[in-house]
Amino acid sequence: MSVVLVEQDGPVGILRLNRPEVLNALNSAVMEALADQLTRWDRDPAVRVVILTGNDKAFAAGADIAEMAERTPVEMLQSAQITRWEAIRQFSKPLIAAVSGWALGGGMELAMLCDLIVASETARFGQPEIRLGVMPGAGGTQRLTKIVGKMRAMDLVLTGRHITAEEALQWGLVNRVVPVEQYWEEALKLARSLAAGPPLALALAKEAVLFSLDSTVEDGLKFERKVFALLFASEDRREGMAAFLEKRAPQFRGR
Ligand code: DAK
Repeated sequence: MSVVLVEQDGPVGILRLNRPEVLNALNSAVMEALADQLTRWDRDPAVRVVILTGNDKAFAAGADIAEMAERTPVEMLQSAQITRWEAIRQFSKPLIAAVSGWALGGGMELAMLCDLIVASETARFGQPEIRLGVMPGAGGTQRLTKIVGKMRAMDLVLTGRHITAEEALQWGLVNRVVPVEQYWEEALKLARSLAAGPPLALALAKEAVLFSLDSTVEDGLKFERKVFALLFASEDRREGMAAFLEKRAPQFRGR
């Protein structure tokens, strides 16, 4: 059985972590499968949005501790894992995490690499690496701090405590929290609505928001102005504006 199940629902690509016996711990095989499939889908115009999910009990309880336990520092530094995380970060289309149960350590970092997070009420988030004698290594000190601010990041990173979906919602760490029976449908509904959107504008809007995390407001505004103007070259912007004026639904084609 594959460690990541790959499905497609029309324009929505679905990646389902599938190591339930270890709460979807992220080993090399999982990260390789995720990075490979996202790289493939990035080039495939038929896929417009991707949902990354696990099962009701676990999104992912972190990196696979059994695999990590014997690693040397040099192996950690040179490991192909880094490029796999980078490949996921480079994915240009909207990426939604549908999270239920555990999202810890690398699992939480993976969810934070996504653009939107739909959580079930049973979701639990945390950066418990400190309890293993280490610290977050895939964005938990950087991306988390940008999302929730210094004090809240310190709280999670230094104590290793878990927070509930409700707390995560209050912190702005997730977008929606719904009962466990509904989180999948909710994520799918969100994915389908984004998939009906203009693909080029979605990709550039994603890039511009992410750009803001690493740039000054001045540089970000310059970037925004340019990509905004660039979109005026697209057929989809003609279609979007014409459809509005003609009072009909637009048909976006990604051109
Ligand atoms: N790795 C391996 N196995 C795990 C696992 C993990 N992270 N989490 C759970 N499991 C396994 C358990 O060992 C157990 O296996 P068996 O004993 O049945 O063989 C099975 O899953 C069920 O787990 P529990 O029996 O522990 O279940 P409980 O409900 O009692 O507890 C729990 C659930 C999530 C609270 C507990 O399993 C837990 O604390 N798990 C570990 C969470 C953790 O510490 N995660 C952080 C790992 S460090 C990087 C990339 C990524 C990272 C770093 C660098 N680079 C690219 C440089 C990430 C690092 C991490 O995530």
